[in-house]
Amino acid sequence: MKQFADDFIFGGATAAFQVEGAAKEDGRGPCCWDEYMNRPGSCFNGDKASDFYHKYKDDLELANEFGINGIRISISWSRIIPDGSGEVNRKGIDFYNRLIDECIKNEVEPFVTLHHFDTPLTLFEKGDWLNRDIIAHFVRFAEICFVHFGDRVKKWATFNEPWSVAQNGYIIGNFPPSIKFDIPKAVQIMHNMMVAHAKTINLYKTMNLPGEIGIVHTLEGKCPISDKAEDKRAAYLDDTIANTFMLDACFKGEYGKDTLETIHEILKKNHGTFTVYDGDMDIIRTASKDIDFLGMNYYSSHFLQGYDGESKMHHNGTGEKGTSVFALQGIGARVSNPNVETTDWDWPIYPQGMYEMLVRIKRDYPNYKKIYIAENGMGYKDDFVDGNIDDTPRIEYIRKHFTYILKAIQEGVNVKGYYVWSLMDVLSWSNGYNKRYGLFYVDFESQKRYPKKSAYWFKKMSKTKRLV
Ligand code: BGP
Repeated sequence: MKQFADDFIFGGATAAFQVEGAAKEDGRGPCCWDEYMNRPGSCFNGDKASDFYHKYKDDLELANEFGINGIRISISWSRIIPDGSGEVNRKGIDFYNRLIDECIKNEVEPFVTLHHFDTPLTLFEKGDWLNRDIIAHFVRFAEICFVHFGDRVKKWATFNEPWSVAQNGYIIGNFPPSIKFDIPKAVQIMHNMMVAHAKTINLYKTMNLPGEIGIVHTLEGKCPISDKAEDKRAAYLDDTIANTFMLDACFKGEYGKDTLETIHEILKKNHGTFTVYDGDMDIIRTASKDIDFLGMNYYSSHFLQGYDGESKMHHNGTGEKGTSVFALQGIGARVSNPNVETTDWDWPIYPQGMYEMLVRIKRDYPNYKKIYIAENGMGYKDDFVDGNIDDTPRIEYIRKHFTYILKAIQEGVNVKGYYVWSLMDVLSWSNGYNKRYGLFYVDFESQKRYPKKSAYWFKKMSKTKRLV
């Protein structure tokens, strides 16, 4: 099968901090990333990014011209409420009003995420998602967004990738607050974010707005590197903490028995625990009945080997192939599979993992209503030659993933759209500006945009709704 349904969305994804720039303009307060990236020794920051704050009209016109009929944007919390919990910044509201109107004018439907990693600095410094006070501040921020934009925004996501917030900030240490190997904190963060997510869903459902609301998870396949029991166990452990834990919360409304036992096993080996507070599970249960969609980000799967040692890690943030190290106490080690190629940043290219995950959602969470592929794409060091960018490897990457999406659709998985990461080149959180993902090349000096070969290819597909 090569044909997509007529209403299938061919979208492009962005996130406020990675594209907007204008970090100090119109009353925006700092988020955790402003402080983190402006520390001495940091090689890049988001002060200008892709200058979307000023160039959004051009970007949306381009999107329209290239048949892109959906855009993921996120709302910068600290643009709306500069310190996260205090006064509302009118100029922030005005910006997103203009942006949303411009999306609609260009027939590029906005899909809006409320939190894409950019916690306001003031709240971050008070403990980030470990301080439960943040939950109420987040729900207030969400309500303000629903009140101001909820008449026109029909797709809302509470969070983008809580797993990345927990894993990168508290286990890998390449996101603020750069803590390493603190698995108990990472689990607590995920749980607290699940409560905030659920409260936000429950609130939205009382407001009678004309849209739908869900969450965006990054779902990575976890495959044992061999048939050995310890490798299978490692894959299961990594899968439970990275995928099942929060999928259970969002779609079952509880942490399944096996899930919880496995999490406690991991926590025990890491000398910690996590706390579920009174009432949390009721809130989570209610939301699980009402959640409208799952946004699934899929880039890669991991190959796991049993591992008994202490945690060790090297994050390949420069694109020097083969330099990654990832082994976690109580879980396992991610190893390379010689039969699976990787990107320069050591991300295995494994499109069948996306299919397996889609089929699993349908099987294990039969109450899911629909899925949007909210991010998928390939980080690549594009060559710019006289205004032309031949990114054939990216086209091949995306095409392979589309093949598997179609296969899943054919088998009854309800996938309603695809948002390529990213619409234009953006700032990569821990890799800077040379890891490019966009359909449109950005010259970060002049902020000029150039369609890549992939943009022309994507256009053909979105126009015909057919995989080419
Ligand atoms: C996802 C994030 C995006 C984006 C993407 C690519 O996890 O939601 O914001 O950055 O990954 O990741 P990276 O930039 O690290 O290559």
